[in-house]
Amino acid sequence: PGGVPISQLDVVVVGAGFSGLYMLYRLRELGLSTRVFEAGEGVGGTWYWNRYPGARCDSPSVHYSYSFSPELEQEWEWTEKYPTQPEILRYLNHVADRFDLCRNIQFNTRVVAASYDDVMKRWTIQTDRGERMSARYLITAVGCLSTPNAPRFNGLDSFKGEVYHTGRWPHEGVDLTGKRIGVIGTGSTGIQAIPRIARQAAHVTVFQRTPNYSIPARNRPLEPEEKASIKENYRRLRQMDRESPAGLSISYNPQSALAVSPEERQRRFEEVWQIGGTQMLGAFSDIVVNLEANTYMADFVRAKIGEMVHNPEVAKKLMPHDHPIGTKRICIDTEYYETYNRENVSLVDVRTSPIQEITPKGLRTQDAEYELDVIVFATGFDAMTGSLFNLNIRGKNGEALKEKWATGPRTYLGLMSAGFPNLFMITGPGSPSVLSNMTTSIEQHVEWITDCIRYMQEHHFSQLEPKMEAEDAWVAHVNEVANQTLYPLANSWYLGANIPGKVRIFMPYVGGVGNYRIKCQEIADEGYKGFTLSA
Ligand code: NA7
Repeated sequence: PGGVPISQLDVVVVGAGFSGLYMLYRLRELGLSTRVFEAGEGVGGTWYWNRYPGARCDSPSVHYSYSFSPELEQEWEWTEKYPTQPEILRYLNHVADRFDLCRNIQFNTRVVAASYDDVMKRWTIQTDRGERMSARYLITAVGCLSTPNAPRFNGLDSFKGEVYHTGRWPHEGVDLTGKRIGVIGTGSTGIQAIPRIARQAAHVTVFQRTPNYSIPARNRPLEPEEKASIKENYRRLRQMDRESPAGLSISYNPQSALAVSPEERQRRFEEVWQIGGTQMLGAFSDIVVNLEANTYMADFVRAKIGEMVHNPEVAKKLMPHDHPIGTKRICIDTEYYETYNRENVSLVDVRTSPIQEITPKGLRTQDAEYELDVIVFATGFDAMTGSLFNLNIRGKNGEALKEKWATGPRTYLGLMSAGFPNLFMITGPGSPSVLSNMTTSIEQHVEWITDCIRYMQEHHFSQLEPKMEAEDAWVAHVNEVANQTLYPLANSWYLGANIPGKVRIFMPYVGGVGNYRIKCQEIADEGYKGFTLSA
């Protein structure tokens, strides 16, 4: 503190996942001196840390990838419909090598503080290695799901076995073969990991607090003809993704679920169930906005669970009733429900019999003690704001982002926040981000930020900041749109409801990726309407 910043840069980017890598690529084109700080020892972000068994993307590979380089699109071969974590990580390493990105990335380094100097109009950034940088722009590319939520159960430190969080899975040395495993959590992660762990373990005990709706992925290898056709049509496919509501050009049925006969409704549900995966919510137009339509689909999925799980008691415990389908991020699985038919898998409902403590030998609920060799926390993340707060960002007059957002995140377009000039957030709260195919949203943000910085350079502006009234209007709009849907009815991480004590407010923008893109572009075209630009 008080020392002279050691490096003068144009831009500091935090994170070298999908967002940070592409941001770096674009900033280099602008000729700006950039350093990316990355906590991991390699690129990949989410796909660097989440190496748990079964980790896989729930968007199809040919959509969940960069569109900015047609050459990259043509040379890269995706092998499966839904890519595994190792395949995505290989892809991101390929991208980093192909565009020679690593020379501007400092690995094994965490940003621990950033503060804005209103006189110099520059950010000072500190790292956990004691370095200090000065940069005109600070760009966060920290992801929305990257700070693990690890509940501090009583007695956790006394456990004699191994403990892993899925979001911090060790890169090597984990062998679950023949062990008694306890898995806590049945979100997307638990649902992916449990079937894979069950194949290795002596026994798996799943500790479920809230059941989720999961749809069969129906993952499969991509056939050569299919790959060739995608490569031929990539431009059109990407354009459709950009204009679509979810950044993913799946087919949406424009009909209401209430406008058709019960037989037709059932036929349509069966049809999308057979297609599997992300297609499910496109079955009808009103699944996430009309409770009656939603209940029809929820009933359909509950009936499917009843068919797949042989033990009726277990099936009943697996059927979600607490939230409308789709209002928590829908899970996509491979043999999740069928896994409960295995002899070596048991399900414990920790809603009716809560976890009381971890013991040296295992885990004790209100009713029983379970002896375990390994405990796996599949307990999710402090979503959207957790990683931003960990950066200890202070804006004008020393105001902490965490204080400003004490009653919920406040942004303009999910990209910037008043009082924090020249700070851009890729996929920040208030943008569609987690409600979309992430790569489509990431590219749109990176390109908007690049255009904005180019505009500032060309017009000799040194500072950009949203106006408070523009931000207030955006926050109100984000809330208004969310309240027209069923999303606020679920205790989801979209609302911060998974973190004890976190303020409960709906964070992502539900208005659709295509509409949002148009709004962002209009604002840029009108000379960055709603922002204050100063020389
Ligand atoms: P999620 O979806 O937040 O799921 C976390 C799970 O862990 C969920 O079942 C939670 O139950 C459970 N959980 C969390 N804390 C506890 C405690 N204290 N006791 C018992 N159970 C607990 O995280 P995921 O990693 O699965 O997925 C996150 C996103 O990553 C996903 O949506 C995709 O977009 C990719 P709860 O529901 O809170 O009762």
